[in-house]
Amino acid sequence: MAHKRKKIDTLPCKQTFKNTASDRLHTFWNLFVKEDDVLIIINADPDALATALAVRRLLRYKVKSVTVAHPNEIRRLNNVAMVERLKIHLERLKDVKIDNYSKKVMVDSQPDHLPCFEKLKIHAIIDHHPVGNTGDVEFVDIRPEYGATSSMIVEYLRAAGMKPSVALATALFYGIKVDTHDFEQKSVLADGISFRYLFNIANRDLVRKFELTDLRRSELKYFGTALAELKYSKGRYFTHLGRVRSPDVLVIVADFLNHVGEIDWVFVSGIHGEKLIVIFRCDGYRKNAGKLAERIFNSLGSAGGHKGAARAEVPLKNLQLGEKEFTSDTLKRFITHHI
Ligand SMILES: [Mn+2]
Repeated sequence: MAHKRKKIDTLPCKQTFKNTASDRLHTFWNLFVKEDDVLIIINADPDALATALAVRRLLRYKVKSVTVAHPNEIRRLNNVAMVERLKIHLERLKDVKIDNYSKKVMVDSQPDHLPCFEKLKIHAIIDHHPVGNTGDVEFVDIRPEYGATSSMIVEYLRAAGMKPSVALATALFYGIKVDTHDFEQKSVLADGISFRYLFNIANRDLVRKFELTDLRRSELKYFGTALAELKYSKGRYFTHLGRVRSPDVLVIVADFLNHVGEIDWVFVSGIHGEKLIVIFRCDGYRKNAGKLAERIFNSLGSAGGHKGAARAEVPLKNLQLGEKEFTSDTLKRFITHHI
């Protein structure tokens, strides 16, 4: 284990401090004084939220106050679940008085990522995105090779000898999981080491709840409609859900129907705004959902995707339905005609 720790500690980092977790931590801590009111600025996603919580932990008892602010509305239901279940206190950036904060820390993002970030005077950046223009920021720890900023901040916590609470460990664990797509995307050994460290502390049932959360109670009724309107023909399911509050529910229903083993193709449609939206699912083996979607709908609206999954959006006026209502049968005829 000893030599593995050393490996993380010598990863490249463009700073004046020495590249050990302990040096980074102390250089970071040295930025702050007891009287500081600190604002942590994030673009709220799981990795950013988790890192912000960890920075708040690092600064507890070291400064007067720590506030976390984000400019974006949190809409993804997984992220809403994380914020609500971990009771994460957040402010909207537009509602905070920037001048009330003596120090500003940006995590999992950089000043040139958003126009509203550019005019802020930032004192520290901890991030894993490609290195942008960091200007005169005093403390910069950017490690683009890392899969998640959460992995980096775990090294700070460990260097500080601070064992994360279950809530903090759960947030960090989820942050790494999301940003590395369960380690199917870019990551380094150090991400794995932080992840393994959190594994013993995080509540993984809670993480599963975050991951599963993609529906509102009010949307469950669409499953009823989907099953009531379901048409089956030659290994294909067709269903039209009528008007939907958000197109996301069409995707969820399509993915659900794709659980059925004997089914080769799933087509789910609904109306959102003035558009018909059609979701395509198949196994992508000698089939191409993207190409099929384009063939059927490109002349009427926009369509595309890849082998296993595709989507089409067609302005209702282009369908020339006249008085007729669009139904699962209409969808079935439309698609069967072209397949
Ligand atoms: Mn990230």
